[in-house]
Amino acid sequence: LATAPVGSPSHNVDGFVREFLHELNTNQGVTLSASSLNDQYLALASTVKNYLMARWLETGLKTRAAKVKTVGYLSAEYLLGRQLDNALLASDLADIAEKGLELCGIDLADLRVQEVEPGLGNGGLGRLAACFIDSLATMDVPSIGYGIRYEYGIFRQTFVDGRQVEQPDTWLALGAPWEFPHPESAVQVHFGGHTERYADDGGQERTRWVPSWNVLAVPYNYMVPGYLNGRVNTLRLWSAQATKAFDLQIFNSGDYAQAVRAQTFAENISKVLYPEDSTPQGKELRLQQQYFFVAASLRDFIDHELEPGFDLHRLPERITFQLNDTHPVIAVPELMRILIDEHGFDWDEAWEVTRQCFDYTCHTLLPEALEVWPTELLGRLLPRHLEIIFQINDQFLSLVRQTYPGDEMLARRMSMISEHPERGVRMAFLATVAASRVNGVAELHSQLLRDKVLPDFSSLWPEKFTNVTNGVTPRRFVRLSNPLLSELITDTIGAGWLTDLERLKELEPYADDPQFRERFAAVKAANKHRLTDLLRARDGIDLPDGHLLDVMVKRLHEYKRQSLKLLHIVSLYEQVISGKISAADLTPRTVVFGAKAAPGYRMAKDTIHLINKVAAKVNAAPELEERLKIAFPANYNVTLAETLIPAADLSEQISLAGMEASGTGNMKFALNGALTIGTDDGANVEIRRLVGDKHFFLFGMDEPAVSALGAKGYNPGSCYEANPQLKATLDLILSGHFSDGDRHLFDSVVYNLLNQDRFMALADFQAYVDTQAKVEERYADQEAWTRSTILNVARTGYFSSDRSMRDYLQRIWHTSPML
Ligand code: DL6
Repeated sequence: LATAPVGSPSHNVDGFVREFLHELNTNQGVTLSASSLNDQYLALASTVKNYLMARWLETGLKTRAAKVKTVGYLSAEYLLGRQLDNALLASDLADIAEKGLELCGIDLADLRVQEVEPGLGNGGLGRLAACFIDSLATMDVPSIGYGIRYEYGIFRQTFVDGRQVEQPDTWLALGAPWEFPHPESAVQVHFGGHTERYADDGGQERTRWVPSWNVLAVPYNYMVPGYLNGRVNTLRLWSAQATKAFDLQIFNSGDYAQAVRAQTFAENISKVLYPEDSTPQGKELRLQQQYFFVAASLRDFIDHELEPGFDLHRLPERITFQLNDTHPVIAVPELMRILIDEHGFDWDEAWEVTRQCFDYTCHTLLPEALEVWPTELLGRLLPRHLEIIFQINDQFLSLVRQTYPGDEMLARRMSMISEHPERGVRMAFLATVAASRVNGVAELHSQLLRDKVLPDFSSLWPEKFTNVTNGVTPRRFVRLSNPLLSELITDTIGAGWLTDLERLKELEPYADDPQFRERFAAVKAANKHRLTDLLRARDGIDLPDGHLLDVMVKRLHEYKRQSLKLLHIVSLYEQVISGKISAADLTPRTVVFGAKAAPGYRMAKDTIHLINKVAAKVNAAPELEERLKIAFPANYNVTLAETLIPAADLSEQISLAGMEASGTGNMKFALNGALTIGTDDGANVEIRRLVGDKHFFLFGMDEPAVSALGAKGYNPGSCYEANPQLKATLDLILSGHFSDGDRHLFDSVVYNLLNQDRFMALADFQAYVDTQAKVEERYADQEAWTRSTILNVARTGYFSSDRSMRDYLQRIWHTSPML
């Protein structure tokens, strides 16, 4: 009796109302008539948790009892999105809650919008982690997500005079109903100090770390409910707190201000998410964050998830840690340290266990995104770990020298220690050496990872490298974000597709059915209206009716080439105002941008400014007769994506080939019936292969062509000179037309394109413009367009994150669901 969880509230409207009112009274301390919307939202969240609670507790009991292997997903980011709807869906409560709330005089829609999404990630990498934990739970795989509970998530973007201004993300301000803090289970994480040699009781020489300061890592648990399957996994996010010893000592000495400073210093570790995407932020605090969460997670798993006395030689039977990029790689020397220094393992034994416990996913191709930590910093913050890394490197280089005798250049190339510009540890190399498997996130990316990023390692260990193409959860990105499409799909092919997304193939024959096409087009039209309503209320933006909705939403980065999209718009505009074409020649089109720039990324911020300036001019131009519009709602996030993506006609995936590791937005758009205009990059390659060339607008250089042009020497100025329309487009920006006559406001963006153009936007300009003309041609034939969009939906079931998880289970984790 003591170990069995109590039952759930009754799964009917009466039971729900009773539970809801109880939560309102006991948790919020208010009566229904006196409650605010926030009270009601918090009480609703508690109610839903109560329904999931028994399953959560049972999942823990069942998993522990089964003593099976757990997947430990180590990720510095989880971009979760709002929790309420997902929890209602997973517990099959949505209808009951809606009716129950109605009886209380409350509209569920009003409560939904109370939730501030936890933006604990920057973009693709963090959102992928959130999709993966959803799929693991839905597929009944025992897993724990480990990460950081940032007090401030990704900044809230505002625009002031068209420039990005960052505001703090106070997501915790009105309460955090989805989390369960467990301060009593806090673990200590140590930093600093030095190492020393000593003789153990048996007289054997050993090393120990004598740290100089520590912080407490407090776990906050979140439910990760599987879809209607009874499993509720856990996401455990760590929050930093000062240890008692740390501040008491100072407090007792009477220096209260210093004690508070000490507390602030400790708590800073989980204070804020680094708002970087694809570029490492070489900050000490960032390394502290990384070590903080992996040290706490390893300690937690070993001490709390395993039964007491568990023989750690058998650790790989019980855990497989997935390193989500290099951010958690310091876990490798940490596990070595635990095994050797705390559990008396010898080096080889410890290495054998460690090797088997880790796998590594790389998410980038940009050399500057590969983390390198200065040895000076590592040695100061984590001296024992640096020693262990040096030793791992020595052993590894001996293997290299044995395997390739005499090739000292190779040994230097493969060393985990780089010597320039300063001595540093290449974390991707450490991850690759330590991991059992290394994977890229789309086929092309995995191939480039082998051939270009880690070629020496893939020659040494070809079997270590594999691919798992990313995926997205259909629960959030189809069922919740596109209820009308979901209804139409279920009506057409029956239920069950939401956990078996390849079944969308059954829609294929309906692409030729005019009635189905009509219903499908009606869904798109309704989704556009929903977006129109949202943007009007949220941003005061009016979307015109009947336009092709052309959407580019993703982080602002030069390699993603928002500037190329902008050149296309300016080119159309320039042709109309200079009388080369008439407005009537334009296909009515609204381009929607959504993009945050890292606060320190000057070029990205200037590009945002330019987009807004162009938008102001274009949107006000009478010459265009309302046939070309730009909408740039600020603060693009998961919540906005959920309304925006289902409304889109055209998905812009236009990165320079060989730069985007995968992309996941591209998958969400295709699954929601948008056609893609895209380069042969990342997962676009696989999307195009699956949907078919006729239903995907491919343009631009492929990766070999990009490499060849780079090798030959790329001169963007010659593209400008050779292409009169491109010249007119750039000249118009340079003339000050969009900047109130200021000819230099956008010099940074334009001269960068003209003189450097690292991502070859000018080289792909003409191909892009020509392909946009093909898009317009297809769009003019609405029947053909809709047919293509249906085929995109029918043929992209492969991109479910459930499939990605199956691939990880088979190719990497070698474990299976607990059915
Ligand atoms: O794998 C998830 C996501 C990919 O879809 C994007 O293509 C890629 O840019 C992104 N990578 C990062 C890089 N972070 N680091 N390092 O966010 O990962």
